[in-house]
Amino acid sequence: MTTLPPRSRSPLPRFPANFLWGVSTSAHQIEGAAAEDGRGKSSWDLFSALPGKIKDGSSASVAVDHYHRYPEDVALLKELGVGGYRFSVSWSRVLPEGAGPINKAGLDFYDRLVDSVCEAGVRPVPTLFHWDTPLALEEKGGWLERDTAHRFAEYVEVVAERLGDRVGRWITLNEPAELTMLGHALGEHAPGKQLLFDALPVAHHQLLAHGLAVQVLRSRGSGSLGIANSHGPTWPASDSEEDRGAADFYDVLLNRLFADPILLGEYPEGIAEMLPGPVAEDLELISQPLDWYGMNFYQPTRVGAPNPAVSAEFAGITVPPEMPFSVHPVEGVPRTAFDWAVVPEALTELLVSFRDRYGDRLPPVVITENGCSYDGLDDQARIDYLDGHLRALHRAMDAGVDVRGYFVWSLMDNWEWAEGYRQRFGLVHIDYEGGTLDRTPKASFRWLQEALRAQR
Ligand code: IFM
Repeated sequence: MTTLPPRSRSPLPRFPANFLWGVSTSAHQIEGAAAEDGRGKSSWDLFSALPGKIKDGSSASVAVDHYHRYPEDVALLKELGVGGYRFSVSWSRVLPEGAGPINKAGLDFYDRLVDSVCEAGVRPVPTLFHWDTPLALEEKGGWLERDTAHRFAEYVEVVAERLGDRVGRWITLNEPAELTMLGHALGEHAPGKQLLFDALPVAHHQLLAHGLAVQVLRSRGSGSLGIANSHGPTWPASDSEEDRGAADFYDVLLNRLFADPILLGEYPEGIAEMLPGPVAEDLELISQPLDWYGMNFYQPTRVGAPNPAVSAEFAGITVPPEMPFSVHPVEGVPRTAFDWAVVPEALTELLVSFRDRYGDRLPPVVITENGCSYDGLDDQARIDYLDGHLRALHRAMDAGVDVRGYFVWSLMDNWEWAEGYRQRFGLVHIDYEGGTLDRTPKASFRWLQEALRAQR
């Protein structure tokens, strides 16, 4: 369905001249140098040291050593020909205690990185928080505490003060949905809490942190602002009322819980009552206009009513029986090495459904992540995935959705959280086996390089 034989494939359709092509990474997944130059620990340093939490028993203490090898990685960006590089800043590298004294050496690293990205003719697009909560704040309750949102705003001020002269686009948060669900409801990610629906304050406090960060950045006149939210269509497992109800519920958890407050200034029905603090007041901050709305898309989800007979595994994650839904496999489609369903049309559907749902409240969209995990240097399957999704994206644009950019996850193989080094999402291969961490562009890197050349 999605893949054409490579030789018979036509060139990609033309994207607008000012379309921003980019690649994404995140600090914890690539930097390494975990104990160097005064970096403080994060929630993930603690979590990955706990037995059994990471499938290959690894940690990201070295990762792909980007902290030292960033000049090579920036050279790869240049060679690839992208216009933007999305990376994240590690909060505890900048503020080792999450608040208080600044670690000059940590901030200097991002200063050098931004300089080097700019010198390569690429726009730096920093994400200010990509899941790596400073351990010192985690120990005080982390995102369950409202205070963490205020500490985040102070940290944003520090980063913007140092990098703001060269950074034109900022992303406040990456995927608050996953930190809420995987980290605090199900316990599969750091900090490993299994609070089920008591995790909801984590969603609200992250959204508040987003709003406070927008306020800080706007007050400094800091360019163009967005967020990277993960979204995907949720499909009912059948036409039954129960399955449709469960799919709607899942849609609230994955999509509306994080998009409605930002785009409409309200929570889906029944949620606000479950949240702490002055929610109505907070929503005014949370819904300040954005310049663009970032969406990370990987796959659709098929959802049914709770059903113990259905495989309750979803992307390596077990759905507990207390949840009012079950996750069903999407059948008859190719799958990635992570066993994720490859369904490019779901990206068209997602974008069109957001435009229909939010109308004029939806700013221009940027796809801030899209990609797949496959092994090997000759990664034709990744080429097929990217080709299919770019065509699907173009179809959404033809249908009138205003999309301004597309970032591949990821520039290079990296530490895939609870999977450790087992899932390779990179356009560039990293030599883990030989221990050299050498970078080798894969076939998909060459394909994208060519595709971008053809767009110029
Ligand atoms: O690696 C992650 C990234 O950190 C956040 N979005 C999904 C990617 C693939 O799982």
